[in-house]
Amino acid sequence: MDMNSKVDYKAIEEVVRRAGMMMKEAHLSSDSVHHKEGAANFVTSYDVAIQRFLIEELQRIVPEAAFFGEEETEGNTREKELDGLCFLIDPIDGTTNFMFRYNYSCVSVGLAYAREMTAGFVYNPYVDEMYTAVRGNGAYLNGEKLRVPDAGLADGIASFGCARYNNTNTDVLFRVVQEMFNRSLAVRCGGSAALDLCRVAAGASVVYLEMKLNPYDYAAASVIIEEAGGVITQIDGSRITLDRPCSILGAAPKAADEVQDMIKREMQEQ
Ligand code: LIP
Repeated sequence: MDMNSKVDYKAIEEVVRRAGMMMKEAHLSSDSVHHKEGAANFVTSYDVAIQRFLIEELQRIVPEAAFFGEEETEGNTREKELDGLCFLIDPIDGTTNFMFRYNYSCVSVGLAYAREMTAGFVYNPYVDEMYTAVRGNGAYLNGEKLRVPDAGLADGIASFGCARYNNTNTDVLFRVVQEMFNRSLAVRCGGSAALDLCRVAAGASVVYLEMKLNPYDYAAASVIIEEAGGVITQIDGSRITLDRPCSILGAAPKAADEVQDMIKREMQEQ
């Protein structure tokens, strides 16, 4: 199917930007924050409202599409409808940041066809940064083309993510972070996987690592990083999954090899 003729990507980008404004203009109060399963796992009424808005508006643009969103709302078919056109949506990636007005969160919308990612949109409204990519057409930040330099750890910033409710291989993660600290110029932990992966696509960091994430956290950014010339795999180098959670290693090719070796060694030693 020729997606490029079929899908109005500019209209999708506009809807993602409007959703970002809903996040930026939010008036949070304690009764709009709720707990989800696991330690320090939160959802706000804005996560739900923005997901509802995205599903309603994107359904107009791509009527035949299904939706795999983070929050429980009508129209969310989760991982069950990935064979055709499916949007993978994280209405607020970096919810904990959002709750504390950390101003480092985004709207993340990926479009898949037949279980393959074809387009990605990630918008940080706090700094008006719109990352976009359509398979085969390159990746852009506010219209500027992105190119990942083939950098290694010693050439830049290394970043990682972790969450108390996703306690998978945390010991290995922090040993690898220690090694990245010793071998890179600096280490960062931003709190939004989608934004941290887009920073790799923009060459602002050379690697992003997290031991367990859900498909809606990384789907959109995965197209952006690959179209910018970076790589994104699981920590063992295997393909990322769209129908279940997996580990994520997004990086410049050289840094990806370095960090994969470090993880392999740490996994063997544990
Ligand atoms: C968050 C990710 C972050 C990760 C958290 C969480 P959410 O997504 O962006 O990198 O460490 O576990 O998954 O829950 O804010 O959409």
